Amino acid sequence: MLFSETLITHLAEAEEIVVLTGAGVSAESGVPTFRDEGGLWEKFSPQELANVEAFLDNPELVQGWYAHRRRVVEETEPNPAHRALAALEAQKQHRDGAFLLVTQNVDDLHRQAGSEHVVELHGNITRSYCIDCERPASAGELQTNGEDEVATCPGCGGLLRPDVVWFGEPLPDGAMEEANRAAARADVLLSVGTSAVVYPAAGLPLTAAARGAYVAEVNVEPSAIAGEVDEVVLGKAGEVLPALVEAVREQARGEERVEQNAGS
Ligand code: BJW
Repeated sequence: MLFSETLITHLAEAEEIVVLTGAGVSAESGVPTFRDEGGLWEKFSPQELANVEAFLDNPELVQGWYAHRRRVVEETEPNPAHRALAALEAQKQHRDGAFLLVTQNVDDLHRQAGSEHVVELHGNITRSYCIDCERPASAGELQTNGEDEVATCPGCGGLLRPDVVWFGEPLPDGAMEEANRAAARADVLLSVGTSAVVYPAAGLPLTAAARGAYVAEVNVEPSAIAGEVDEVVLGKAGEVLPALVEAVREQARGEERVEQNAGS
């Protein structure tokens, strides 16, 4: 198998699990990643588009790029990786705080797959707001007639922007605090489909490892922090996670049977 018995046992016995996800978890849904070949940054670098200065310099370009990405996201559905993580959470719902899914993704696919305890570190592309009065914008208000037109707030005329976190911006209130608290307490942290180069998110597996958690990553290639985790599972998230979650379920069932037999 792609993953170890040790990982299965740690997950089956864990009281608290944290999963950190990145763009790779949505790749098999058809959402391009950021840094892979053919990824979102191949035509535009992050510095060009994912910062507020770029937005103010060229709002048409940045709004157009996000409009394109919203259309991609609207047409996609959760894949077996998203669904496996929702199933793992359902298995572990024996008490509050047993499972937290921390995602860097803005595509909403984890919630659509049924995950309940989700922290979105980098916002959500399905929401937008006015940069001046901060009023949320509706989908209709984001519509423009062409490439030269800029979407503005009907209330105050300010520029409309996606509710995502750009470089140099703080993460949503309380999000990193909740993620850090959970990582520091976790028995197991799974890092899935992230290159682990963007901070503070990439620090979560390291925090968990420093506090004694078993840390494993699932990725098609080793990430920037692969050398610092306990186990690297090479493979597609949509193939590895369903098999892993099924193996954990089997192990937990086996343990229940042993306990029942011992009690009878
Ligand atoms: C598969 C797969 C399959 C493919 N199965 N796997 C120096 C050191 C430390 C930090 C800094 C530093 N200099 C600057 C910073 C801070 C900066 C930062 O981290 N920069 C680094 C790049 C150096 N961070 C920030 O600015 C953050 N804010 C901050 O620090 O605020 C401080 C502050 C406090 C108070 C006041 C003000 C400020 C904010 C970071 C925001 C990141 N935003 C983006 C854009 C979001 C909006 C949008 O979507 O447009 O978030 S950038 C982009 O990168 C996006 C992602 O969430 C993020 C991470 O990318 P991810 O998910 O890892 O994707 P990829 O493409 O990189 O990797 C995909 C992986 O999947 C690959 O490994 C593949 O192999 C794998 N894969 N297919 C499994 N099928």
